[in-house]
Amino acid sequence: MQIDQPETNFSSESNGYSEKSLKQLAAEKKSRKKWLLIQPVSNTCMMVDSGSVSMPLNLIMVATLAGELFDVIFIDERIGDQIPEDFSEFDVVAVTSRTLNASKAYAIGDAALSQGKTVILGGVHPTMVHDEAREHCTSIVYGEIESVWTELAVDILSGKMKPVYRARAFKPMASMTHPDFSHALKSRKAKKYSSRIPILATKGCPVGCNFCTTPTIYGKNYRYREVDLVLNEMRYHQERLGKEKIFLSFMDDNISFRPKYFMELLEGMAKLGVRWNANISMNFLHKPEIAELAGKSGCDLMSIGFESLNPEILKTVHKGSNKLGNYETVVSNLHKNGVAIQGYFMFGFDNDSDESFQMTYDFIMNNKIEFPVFSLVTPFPGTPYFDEMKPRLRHFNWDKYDTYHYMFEPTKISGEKLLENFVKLQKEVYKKRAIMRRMKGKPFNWVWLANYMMHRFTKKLSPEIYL
Ligand code: B12
Ligand code: SF4
Repeated sequence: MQIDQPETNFSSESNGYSEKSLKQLAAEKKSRKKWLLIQPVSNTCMMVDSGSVSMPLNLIMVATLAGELFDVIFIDERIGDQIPEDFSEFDVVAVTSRTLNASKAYAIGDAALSQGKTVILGGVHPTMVHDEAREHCTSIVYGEIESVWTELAVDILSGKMKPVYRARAFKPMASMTHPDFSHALKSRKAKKYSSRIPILATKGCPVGCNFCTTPTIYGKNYRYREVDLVLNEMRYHQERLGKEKIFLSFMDDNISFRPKYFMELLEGMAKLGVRWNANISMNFLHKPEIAELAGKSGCDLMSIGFESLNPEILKTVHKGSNKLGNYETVVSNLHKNGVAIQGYFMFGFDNDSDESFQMTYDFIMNNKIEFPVFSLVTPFPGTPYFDEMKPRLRHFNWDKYDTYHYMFEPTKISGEKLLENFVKLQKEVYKKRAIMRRMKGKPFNWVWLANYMMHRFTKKLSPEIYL
């Protein structure tokens, strides 16, 4: 396979090929090339890839597009699918990677390259550090595959690859193909996937937190699919599964960023009878009508990045959407409407002190947050926060970039004290008594089970495992 030089950083949108002519080109090439798509498992010892994992919508989107022109085999190592050592039956090996599984993705890339295969790396990590990732593949896809697909497909068919495929402009979401889940569901191990169906309504998030990769990749861009398209996809799943009450999980960065759109979507969903959960930022959740509509539309859990109870920290990370004065209102609005809260809290910032832990404990217990999740602040490569913290980072071992490892010594508290407090807080919040206090009167469902599992997990925690 020949690599074109010099490198083109931006792909022209369609290369003059329509979807139809692309299919014609594929037909002319007669032999259908065979792709192996891989979702690698990470090396982390934390709970990130264990238990039931969600179907990987990122790789499913790759499979959906590639499957129209090529033969596709889909492997998800997280559910126990085996990655072959011999790639001889494949022409293209395409791997998705985040930072925490980058070393795995690179090892697969190296092995496939050494067997003469075309290797494509995509996902957040290769996008953010493409110079590093390029050492392990033929080509990188920068950001979403949809916006560079035509050019990539033509180059694969003609055997001339570029090192980086990067779109000049992102495609409107309306033109994006529905995901074809059959690739993922073919595995005999597919039972290990969570029953929640991943779905996407919007892309991007203009809030601009300095630790997040989304603003770097997608800028201030916020796109959404027409409400009808999203509802149609839900109806399709209801028909496919033969029932109205299906469980959906939005993969959006920030589904509520445009209130008007979000409310229209929720009104439509309320008529469908589905259940759903999503990541959400707090920008307008303090308004009671939103929480009411969320409850009516079948939301059973909202994942909210509270991040910190310290206003200085919220300011330094540029999380303008989080107004401390709104925290309690947001929680009580959601609770009044039967929506449980998965609350994310981060520690290890320069402004963290012993007090941060106590304030977080009090907030969680007083407001009965059902499913608190704690992480250590992790400057991900390519973000402004990474550039700022780079001289102080303890290591660049990507396996430990899972938000559960100690990354740098904060200024107001020693690393030792940070980890001691971090462990103590988790143990306290997941003590049986604390669970009963937080969960009293809540419907007996999987959130109880999650608490039980966290109780067992946190009992075993010690500061050393975060090193
Ligand atoms: C929803 C979500 C989750 C969900 C579902 C995860 C899942 N199984 O997919 C949950 C809550 C479980 C989760 C967990 C975690 N997440 Co998360 N998550 C997201 C979020 C908001 C959206 C991901 C998504 O599915 N988007 C929709 C799909 C369709 O888009 P996409 O992933 O960008 O994929 C497109 C392109 O990247 C490209 N592409 C992707 N792969 C490939 C492969 C090839 C070959 C090609 C050509 C193209 C290609 O095309 C795709 C289709 O358009 C992202 C933010 C983001 N925008 O990436 C964070 C994000 C991925 N998560 C992040 C983190 C840190 C985590 C956790 C470690 C958190 C934790 N402590 O538990 C875990 C790790 C889980 C894991 N094993 O990877 C970070 C990762 C940072 C990094 N540099 O690696 C992100 C980027 C957020 C951030 N802080 O910036 N997450
Ligand atoms: S609100 Fe969430 S998705 Fe948006 S920039 Fe901040 S961390 Fe990223």
